[in-house]
Amino acid sequence: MQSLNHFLNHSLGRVKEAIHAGSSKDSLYLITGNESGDLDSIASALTFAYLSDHKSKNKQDFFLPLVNIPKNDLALRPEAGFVLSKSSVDPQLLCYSDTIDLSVLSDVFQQIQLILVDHNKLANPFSLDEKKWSPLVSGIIDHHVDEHLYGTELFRTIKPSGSCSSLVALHHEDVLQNSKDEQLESLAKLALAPILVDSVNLQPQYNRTTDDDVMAANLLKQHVTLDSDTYFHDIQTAKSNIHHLNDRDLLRKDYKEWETDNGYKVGISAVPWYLQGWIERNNKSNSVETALHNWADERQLDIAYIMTAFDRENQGGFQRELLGLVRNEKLNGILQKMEQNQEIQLRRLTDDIFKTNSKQPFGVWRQHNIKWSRKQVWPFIRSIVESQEDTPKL
Ligand SMILES: [Mn+2]
Repeated sequence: MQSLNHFLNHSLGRVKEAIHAGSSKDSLYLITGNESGDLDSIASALTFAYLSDHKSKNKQDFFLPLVNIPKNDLALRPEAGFVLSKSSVDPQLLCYSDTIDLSVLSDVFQQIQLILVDHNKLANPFSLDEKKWSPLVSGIIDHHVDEHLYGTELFRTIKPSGSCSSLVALHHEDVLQNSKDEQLESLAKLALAPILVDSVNLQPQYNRTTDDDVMAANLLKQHVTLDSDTYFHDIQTAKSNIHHLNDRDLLRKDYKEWETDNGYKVGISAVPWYLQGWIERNNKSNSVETALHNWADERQLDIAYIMTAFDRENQGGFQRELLGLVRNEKLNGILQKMEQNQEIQLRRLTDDIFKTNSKQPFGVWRQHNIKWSRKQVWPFIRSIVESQEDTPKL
């Protein structure tokens, strides 16, 4: 087995050669994670590409993982940098959304199979040309709600799990089970990282661990010598190293955006911090609200949200907060409807934690249902926005 860096270097070389030659008869498997470019997406794409390449018997097949964020934005995800270095992966050898031109790729390669991991609906920049890319989606491995799109002819695994990386590891169970190759240690460190993070170290009380996560973690742990509890804590420490980022970077570092069926644009930023610490850092009580206004302006959102998540070990353990800002008056009732819902369990944070002078509806809550991450909160918000049938935007 070759090393991860060797594999990445080789794939990159093949792409450059093909572009230089102007055309290629090779069959390109382009593997992309979602546009938040989080650790799970990066690890899922790399793991899938590397193990598929190892298994492939056909020399004309080649597998290119894409990290679907601009190259400089990797610095916004310190946990990803940490895990890549632990796995001996050189980030310079990865393809990013701004270091590879997708339209050139599709011109050069006559055969492209697009594999989606950690999402099941085309994201930017692929979604800008749905007509071209939709027919090329031939495989999906994902743990988000199934949007039932595309005629995936190769494989389609969409089911709930803490981490998509678990489903990717299980997809390649045969290699991981039967090989003792020492190169698998780096790969296993990479694939294990998001599983530990997304399942909160496989602790069942957070309800974010499925049997697949446990199975995949056990499969990967066979190949590593490190202590996985220590590894988990080290990744968490790296992940919380974001307090130097400016407000805009904090809002865009783990951001997702959708359009509802009735035409409203909704954005949710996930921030691994707690509001009080963030406000104190800024030394200005309404600074987070201002940042959300500005971000919503920049992205032209009808509603904008921030979800915080943080673990203050001696001060209440793992907690979540939610902020919501309505910018389209047709949606003015949305925040009340969310507040009335019994499942998400929102309780308004008192004025001494957060003061607002927003002219538009604005809410700040503690989210007592900590089991709901963005994966659950987004479908919940969508169902409320789409039930505004009397007030379609379009
Ligand atoms: Mn994921």
